[in-house]
Amino acid sequence: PPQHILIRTNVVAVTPWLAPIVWEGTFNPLVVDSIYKPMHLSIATTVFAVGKYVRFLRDFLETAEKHFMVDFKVRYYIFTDRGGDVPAVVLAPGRKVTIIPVPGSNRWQEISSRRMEMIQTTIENQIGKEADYIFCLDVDTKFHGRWGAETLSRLVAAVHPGYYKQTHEHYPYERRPASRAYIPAGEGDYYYGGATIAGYVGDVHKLAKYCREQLEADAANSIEAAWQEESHLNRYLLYNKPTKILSPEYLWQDFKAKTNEVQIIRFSQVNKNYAEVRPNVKKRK
Ligand code: UD2
Repeated sequence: PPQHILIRTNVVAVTPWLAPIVWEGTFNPLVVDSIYKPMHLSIATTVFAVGKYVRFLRDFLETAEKHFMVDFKVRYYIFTDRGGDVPAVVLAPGRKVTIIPVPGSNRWQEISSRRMEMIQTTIENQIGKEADYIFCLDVDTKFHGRWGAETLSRLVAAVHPGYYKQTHEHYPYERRPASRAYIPAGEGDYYYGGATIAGYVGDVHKLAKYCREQLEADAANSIEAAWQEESHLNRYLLYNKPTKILSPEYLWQDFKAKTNEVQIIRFSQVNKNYAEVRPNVKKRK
């Protein structure tokens, strides 16, 4: 059959606002590369490794070098309080690491939430001058397959692997009107994972600044959203629709069995012992 009717039939690859949802089989990597590689784009990638999370950096960086934006100019911005423990990983030409010192904390909720503030200010001070696109990724992860230019767009988010088969009444949105992350019943498109945010540097800056302000407003009212910055991110994206969505191929979790729709796992959260790596404990979602 001709190319325009050769489509995948067990997934929906477009949102109700006509943004692509990227699944294996919906794009041709050779065509995508031939469009984006000649542009000589600079790609910023932020990753936080605070406290014991520095232990995840080696696998993250080594697997990123194999699979993540291969042949692109990539700069990893590593935010850490343990600069001395950042492993020396061999990087391909045109790729480098910049270490950004940040304070430690004894609450994981604060570490994960403060990422928004630090992404905002680092874009203002440095990344804004150095990059075209930015990816903000969790560190307790590994790449297992191609993550390339098919993920580039103005504002990009990934569907959380735990909720992609569910409808919005089951999403763990913040449901208390007192929080700035509040989403009323009956609303919602997807549940997006906090582990992946991407897009043009200016658009991600706007998102990070918004989430930071909302997090601070909640803190001033002594309320913490159900999933911290992820809850504020979900609210932002409900009213500021992403221009491209990454399927759960781009955000999996090692403890989940592979499903039929997911033909390739590209990026996955490793199994971790929360009680051991976090400064304070809480059960996994
Ligand atoms: C989920 C989200 C995560 C975030 C969090 C907020 C996914 C797959 N993960 O993961 O993005 O929204 O919920 O509740 O969507 N970190 C440190 N040191 C610490 C703790 C955290 O550096 O002591 C950083 C690190 O980059 C880590 C990230 O913060 O990858 C997120 O923290 P997490 O992985 O502990 O959160 P988790 O697994 O509950």
